[in-house]
Amino acid sequence: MTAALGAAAIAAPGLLRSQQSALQLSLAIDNSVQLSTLPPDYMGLSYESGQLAYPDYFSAQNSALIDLFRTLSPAGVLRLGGNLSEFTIWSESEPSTPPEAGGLVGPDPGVRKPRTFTITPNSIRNLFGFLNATGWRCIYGLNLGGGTLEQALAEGSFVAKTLGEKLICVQFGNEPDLFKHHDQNDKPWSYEDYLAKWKSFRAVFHEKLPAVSVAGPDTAYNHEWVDRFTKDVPKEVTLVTSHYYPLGPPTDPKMTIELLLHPGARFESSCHKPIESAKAAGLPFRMAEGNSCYNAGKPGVSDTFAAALWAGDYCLQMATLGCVGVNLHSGANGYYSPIIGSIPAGYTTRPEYYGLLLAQRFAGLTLHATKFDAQGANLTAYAAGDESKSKLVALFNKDARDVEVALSESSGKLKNAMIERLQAAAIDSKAGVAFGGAAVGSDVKIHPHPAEKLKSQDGKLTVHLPAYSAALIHLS
Ligand code: BDP
Repeated sequence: MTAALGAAAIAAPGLLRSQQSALQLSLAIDNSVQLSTLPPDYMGLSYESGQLAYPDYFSAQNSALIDLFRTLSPAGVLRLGGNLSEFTIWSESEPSTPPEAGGLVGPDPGVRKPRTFTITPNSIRNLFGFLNATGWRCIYGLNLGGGTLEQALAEGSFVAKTLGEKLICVQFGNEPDLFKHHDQNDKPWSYEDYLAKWKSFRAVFHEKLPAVSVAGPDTAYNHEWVDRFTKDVPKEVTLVTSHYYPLGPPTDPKMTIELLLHPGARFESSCHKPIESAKAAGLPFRMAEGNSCYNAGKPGVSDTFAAALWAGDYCLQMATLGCVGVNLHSGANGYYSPIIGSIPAGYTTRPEYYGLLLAQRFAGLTLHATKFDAQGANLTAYAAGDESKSKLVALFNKDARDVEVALSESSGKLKNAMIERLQAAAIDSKAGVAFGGAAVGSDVKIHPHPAEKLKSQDGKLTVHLPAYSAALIHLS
């Protein structure tokens, strides 16, 4: 894999690496100032609930998929929901003809074509086996937009009983700020329409399933709905959720790698604002769904190495804001799906998976304050450790220039360190991505590469970071 990463990087015009000499920067870590701690289950994936209509997918028998989940995190969160959760129905009885083996669902490209996905007890029993085998837990979405309370309660009861402690919480509805009234000429739902139906579901769950926690509102983009929700029903939820897609729609020519690498206004409204609302209500916030570009992603952007840099950086940036976890939307063979494939075809990873692997290393650690002036270059830096010392530094160079970053730490001299690099031949590479010099092999295990050592000089470490690459530095 690494042989491909050398000098002959070919990228689309406009994304070529600059020939200028490396920019000199410095990063000072102040580990006396501790920011938020990433919970062990910070990392997550999100799938369409419709996938449950093919119960062999999330099952203990799907060992190749289980391995990829476990490699990503030993304790992640699988969130089930998405547009297609509005087309699910619950049936206590199994179909007379079993669903097609290896059937795939999602990610939904936003067409909302009416379809029916039947979820049965077998889907949920298998889901339990899958969660057990991966070590993951689940946020389970129930159909609010198109469903009935009776169905949600029957499904929720079976899910709660079967998943037990593997169930973190349920949610009622996916992206209600985009719901349409199908019986009223596609008139959008108002917040009041939504809250009234949501409260009717919540009240019955309270009464019949008091031990089941509930999260919400799982909105697409409207932070005002999140704000009102956290003020209206703060005691009814244990977790606030929303979604984030920095790009979209994919048909818009402005949705490019360049734009993905520069966070824009959507980050402020979709990430900062809902987190502030949750904090004001004293509730944790999780970005329960999102990815690079809505409507199922954009080829040439979502499936490239740019998505790896974006995703790793996004996860850690959300942690600095105090977010308790992120779920990247995935499934089937979506352009943005970190894991693609099927039972008959086997599974593989898209570049984004490697960005997530890097960010996952921060799970369970506390972020430390940093002083970093990127001098106008497109770079981010994160440091984390425990109470007494920093252990990890992540640097994301999303710029066309190489940089050299001199690291220093407030509590003393830095000793020799070890680096794992996240890199590819070019920013728009779709394959040949490596993290730590090793890719996930065909046996879906990470094969470590001999460690790249970094020698300290006078208590400082200097890291050379090629354009369009990231590095994870293990401080000793
Ligand atoms: C969200 C939906 C999800 C879609 C995704 C997308 O919840 O079902 O697949 O966007 O458009 O709006 O890619």
